[in-house]
Amino acid sequence: MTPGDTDLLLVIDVQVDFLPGGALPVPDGDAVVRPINGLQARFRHIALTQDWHPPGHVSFASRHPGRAPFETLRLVGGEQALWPDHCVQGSPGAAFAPGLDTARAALVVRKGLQAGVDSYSAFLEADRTTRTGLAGALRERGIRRVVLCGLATDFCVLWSALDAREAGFEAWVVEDAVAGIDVPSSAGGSVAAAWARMEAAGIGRIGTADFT
Ligand code: VGL
Ligand code: ZN
Repeated sequence: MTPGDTDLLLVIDVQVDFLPGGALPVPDGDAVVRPINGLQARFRHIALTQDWHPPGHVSFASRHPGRAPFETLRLVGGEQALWPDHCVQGSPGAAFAPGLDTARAALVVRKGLQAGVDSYSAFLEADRTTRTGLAGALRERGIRRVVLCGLATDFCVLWSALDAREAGFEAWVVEDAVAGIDVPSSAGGSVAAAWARMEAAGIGRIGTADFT
């Protein structure tokens, strides 16, 4: 792939809380920073997302007495996972990973701002109604193809890729520039399930070595 004027690199949630040592660490989450910086150099259009929750967000297990992180609960939009408190607006854990290039990104999309609704997707919140505005912004810029990377493969990358397709964009995920949480509850693990869902939805899988 040789990125051009109608291609966008969408960098999902490369934030301190998702790195080893953070509040909701993604195994090897820090390993995506270097390949993502390399990818950015090849793209003219870059957008970054930040998970950006108010204190006491509904996705925090601490909000639900008797519930623990990684259990699921019926929330707005269906059965959803509960998490440790993470990416609280303006907190150090919500900042971009140290070392991530952010200088060339035209857009920063923050999501999960509604106290009662989670949002894994960069396009559409879990109520499946509230739009972030990203699809419109990309359309106005003439973007047709969205290349995704970042964290986590099985949650925010997955949902953002599915919604990019749903919004009419071509979507590709860079396999060596993502990392997953891989909750064991789903058979075979949630990362394998995520790749299967993305393949079924017509989302491409590509590696950093495939960019020229
Ligand atoms: C994410 C769980 C909760 C993610 C965000 O970025 O994949 N996962 N909030
Ligand atoms: Zn979150």
